[in-house]
Amino acid sequence: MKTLTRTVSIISSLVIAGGLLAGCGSKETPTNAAGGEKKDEGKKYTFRLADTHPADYPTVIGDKKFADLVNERTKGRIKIDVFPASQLGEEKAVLEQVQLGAIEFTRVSSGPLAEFNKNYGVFSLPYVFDNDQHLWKFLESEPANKLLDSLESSKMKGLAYYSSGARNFYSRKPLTSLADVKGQKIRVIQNKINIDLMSALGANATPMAYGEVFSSLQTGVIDAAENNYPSYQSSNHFEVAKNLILDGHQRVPEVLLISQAAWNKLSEDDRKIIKQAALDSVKTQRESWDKYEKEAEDKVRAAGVKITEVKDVKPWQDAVKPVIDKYRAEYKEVLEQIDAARKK
Ligand code: GTR
Repeated sequence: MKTLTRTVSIISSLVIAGGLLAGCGSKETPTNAAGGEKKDEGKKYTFRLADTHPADYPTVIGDKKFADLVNERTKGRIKIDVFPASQLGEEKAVLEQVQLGAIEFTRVSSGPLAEFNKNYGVFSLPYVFDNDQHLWKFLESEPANKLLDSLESSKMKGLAYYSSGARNFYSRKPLTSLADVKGQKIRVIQNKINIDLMSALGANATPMAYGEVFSSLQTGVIDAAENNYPSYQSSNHFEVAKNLILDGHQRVPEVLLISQAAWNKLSEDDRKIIKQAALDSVKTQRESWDKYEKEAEDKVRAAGVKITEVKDVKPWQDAVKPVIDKYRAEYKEVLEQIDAARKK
């Protein structure tokens, strides 16, 4: 049995390595048979876009809209196949593949992205946005657009932001107050700010891939996790962690991005089409988000989850202040820009 497992894993490593060498991610077909292809207009591409969420989830609805717009605007020349449900791997692994150019596109949370580009850490800082309106005022500003471009230093290029609501804690154990968070073993998206955040709350952070959270909650490897309503519901975490507290500690936007390697191959015109299609897909994603978020909340309530509203968020903000203090200097400029967006 062991030998068989090892053989299978050797074979799959060879397949992956072979794929990488062959540039497996994209199929590129020059259609200009005459050979005089100075322009890229004749090139056909088939790209892959990875998303961790299921096919009906708002981010995937956004991804598909983006792919459709690109397909339409290039008259079928650029095809983007969307792979939902972590079919191409968990977010961290996908980002590594994107850096290599083996996967061309992904929609990913700013949470894991922070491990690849520290600018994105600002979105993991607690309570920097008052509400979704404040977040979007910032996301639609020039500094946020520059953040997308700053991904170039990490071999990627950000195209657009998508909605992701607010993150709240949920647990197998009673969770109706700030004091209850203390001592709980809580899964976090892997990045150092999340680990500091849990320490500030007196909890134990367990970084873990999203796909492992359900079984870890079910078996008690962890007590708790945190996420927005749509993820809490679509991942079925609500079935095994039935105590939810609406503390709204973070607003961590989603990012639609392209591998720098793929971007470099594209003509200037194709780049424009791709960037614009990404921006144009935001409306669809945000509408889908608003609808899905309400439905997710209804389903979770109907399932009998014990939900605690947090009337006064101040004690929570005070508790996590050491995290802000620790990172204030590092994120000084962008924190000021976020503050400025509030007044717009
Ligand atoms: C969700 C996010 C996912 C993933 C997940 C997680 O809100 O949309 O991309 O990062 O959180 O907690 O891992």
